Amino acid sequence: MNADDLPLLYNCVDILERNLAERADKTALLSLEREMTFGEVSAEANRCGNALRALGVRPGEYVGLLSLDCAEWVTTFFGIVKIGAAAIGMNTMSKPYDVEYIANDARPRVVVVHEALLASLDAIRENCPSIEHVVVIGTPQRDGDLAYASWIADSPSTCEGVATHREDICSLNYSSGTTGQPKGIPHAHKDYPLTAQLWGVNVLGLTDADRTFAGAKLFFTFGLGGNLIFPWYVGASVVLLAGSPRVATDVLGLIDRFKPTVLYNAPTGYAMAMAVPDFDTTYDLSSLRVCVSAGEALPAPIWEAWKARTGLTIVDGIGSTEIFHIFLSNRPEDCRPGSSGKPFDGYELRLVDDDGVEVPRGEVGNLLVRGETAALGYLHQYQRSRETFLGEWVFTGDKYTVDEDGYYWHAGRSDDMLKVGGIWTSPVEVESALISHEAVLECAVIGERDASDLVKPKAFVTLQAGFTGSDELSATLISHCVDKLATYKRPRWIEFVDELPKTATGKIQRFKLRLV
Ligand code: 3UK
Repeated sequence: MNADDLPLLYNCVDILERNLAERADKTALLSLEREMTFGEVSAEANRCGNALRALGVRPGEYVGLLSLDCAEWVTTFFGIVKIGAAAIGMNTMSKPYDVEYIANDARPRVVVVHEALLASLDAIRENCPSIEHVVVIGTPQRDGDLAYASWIADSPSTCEGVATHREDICSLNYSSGTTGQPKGIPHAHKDYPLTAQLWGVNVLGLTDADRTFAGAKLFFTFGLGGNLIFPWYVGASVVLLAGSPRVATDVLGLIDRFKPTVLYNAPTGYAMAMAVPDFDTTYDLSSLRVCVSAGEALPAPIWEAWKARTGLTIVDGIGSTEIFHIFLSNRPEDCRPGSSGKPFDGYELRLVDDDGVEVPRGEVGNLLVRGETAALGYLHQYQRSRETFLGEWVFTGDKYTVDEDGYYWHAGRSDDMLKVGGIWTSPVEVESALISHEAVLECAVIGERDASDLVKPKAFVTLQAGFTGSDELSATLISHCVDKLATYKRPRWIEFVDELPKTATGKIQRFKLRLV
């Protein structure tokens, strides 16, 4: 499938509404708070669309959506896109200054906000002149703010949609980035069905018999695609969790209760689940048929341990907000633990050196990707757009090697790679060695300058319960690395910490450790 297979005028509300003819009464969405059929979601999305129009929202306009994962996130999202506007899926862990930056970058006139997150919007509203209306999912605190429930109550449940061009923008997501301001990444209506088909159906094999669940949230395109767009594209149901995915017992409890067949999580989600004592006997995970990991490389020891404890395969795939979702992936029936798998139809890959020349197989190169779901640029960021969107190719910032069987191995970010003794050392490789030691829960490796001002690997380590940091344990971990790696790659220092700095989407922020 490619973009030309879609009609020129295409609105991705189709992904919801395609289910109305055959399965309007099927459960579309489950959560602790609400359960809804496709018919009910569609009617409520229509009410939202009409209510947004009544506030003056026009096609092409951005509407802010700052909400925990709940039914209202979904109905608001489809209401926004149906009337031709574009949803800004805002990070629920945003600090007020992030919300302010985004609001002044995308300039939404309307922001729909969950009451649990109202404080971070209220703190900065006065600094955001574009915001005219705030709709609160829950109870408003200020005069003039609208309560979602009564706001939609008087709106009709049928809505005349806008026949958007398939290349009109329907969503904007801000990518956390390791440095600098977040970058707004606009995606078009066409990107939604395309990724659903290219990866959700062709690679993961989703069908209408599935029920998906994700630790990854809807504001993150990993969660949005995996746990809303792809399943609804095929008529499968989704399970939403309003709470934090970091509470592993909540994630496990929801699986036990709602019996999903597919689980998406960041690697840390699997590690945290396995850190819950007797997780595999306390919770019934037997409904799951396959698991997915993305966001950062999944270390082989986590893959192996999860397999041993649950019998389940974790499909690791690399995706990005720029491409919308996964563009290089293992397959449920063909996984090489520790690798990102192989290319699949719809995306082409190249590994090049810093001069853009293809590297020989086995050598580390910069990963470029070409595919029709790529964004065209970053909002208001001319220079950074030019550095990333190189004509048809997108510069991922990732280093990769390909093995003799064609599997791709992540070798860190171009900005995190270390030169040790003049040779590239991947922090990811050192981390994989460390994490295979029973004492290590999580770790991050960065470059630290030694007495000669030369960069050497340093590891920050959080320990599994029952272990305590000591010089002796440091020495044990270093010799463990020496067993696993070329000697020069071993960490020269180990610092035990209580936790590692992470982005809202669970990625370890090595750059913050560099400042320690
Ligand atoms: C890294 C991975 C190794 C890699 C994402 C799936 O993570 C997503 O999007 P972001 O824009 O970050 C993209 C960057 O994250 N990465 C992601 N997945 C992997 N590295 N193995 C992986 N499996 O550096 C990439 O460039 O936050 C992932 C679907 C949608 C997404 N937005």
